[in-house]
Amino acid sequence: MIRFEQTFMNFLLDHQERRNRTYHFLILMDALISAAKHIEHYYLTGALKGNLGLAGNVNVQGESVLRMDQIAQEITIHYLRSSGRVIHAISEESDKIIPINTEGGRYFVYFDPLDGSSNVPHGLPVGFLFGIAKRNLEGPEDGHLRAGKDYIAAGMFVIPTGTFTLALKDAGTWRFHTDETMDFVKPTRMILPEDNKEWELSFNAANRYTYAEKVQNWIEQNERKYVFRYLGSLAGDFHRTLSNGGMFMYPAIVNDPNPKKNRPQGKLRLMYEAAVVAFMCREAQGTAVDESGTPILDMQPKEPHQRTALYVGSKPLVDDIAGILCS
Ligand code: AFP
Repeated sequence: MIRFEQTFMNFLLDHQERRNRTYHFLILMDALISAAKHIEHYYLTGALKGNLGLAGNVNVQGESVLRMDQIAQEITIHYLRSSGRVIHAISEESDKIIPINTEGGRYFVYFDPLDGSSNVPHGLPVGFLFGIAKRNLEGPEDGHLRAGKDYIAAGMFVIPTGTFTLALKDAGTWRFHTDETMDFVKPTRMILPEDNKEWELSFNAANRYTYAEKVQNWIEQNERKYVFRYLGSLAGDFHRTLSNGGMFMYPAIVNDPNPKKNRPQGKLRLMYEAAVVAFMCREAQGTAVDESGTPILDMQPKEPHQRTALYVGSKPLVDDIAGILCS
């Protein structure tokens, strides 16, 4: 007997129908999946053709080369536009808010189509991270920037591994894998493991002595209890955190010997990096805070590309460091 797994679209259809919801969200998700598959295709063939260079470069065939992040941006905007469901988008790749279907759109999409770009020249995993909020259907929509707690869904594709993780508000975090026809299938509910035997810590160890002293002390007191892993792509690193438990952190940089390199606000972007993983983490029974111990999902963005420090993962670990951060 051939074994068939439930497809992502079937899973989502079931989810929407059980809650008496419309199909608009399915159309949006279909657009995001098409974009991710298209980006993955460019990523794989780009590596083959030596086509992953910097903008303005020329490849061995003498053709000019587009940066992978520009390609990923163009692809995503194309699919969001053709879905007809998006009011406006905010992307890591564009300074300004991108108007899409300002009258008829139903959702706001906040995304980074190629997160972890330093992995690109090595053919190592990158992420496509996105958060989705819904327009105010009851009254006039002012288009304001939504906090993570107001997202209705958030997810990530880890490219080119064929994995896709999606969190739905109050309905859990689910992981899918591509099958032989390139469909995402086999929904698996992700819940951070309580058993701390496999918990991992993930942070850029090269930055360690630039963190606040209390963060450095916390690391010293705790690091020997856990395994350490770091890929340099939030989606890839958080993918492991979600499976094995532990904590990913990108603390504020406040003690760099060159003060110009300090980043007291943190490095990661709130709307399409930190809030996206924080949302997935909450739906998997974890949590996330910033440098002051404030929950990431409560942070109201003041501007689209706002940065934040991030501590995300298993609740006992994040709560522990949050207690120190806010003291
Ligand atoms: P890039 O896309 O510029 O490589 O940034 C990736 C990222 O935003 C996130 O995916 C990583 O977790 C983090 O930055 C890595 O930063 P470091 O290179 O400073 O460790």
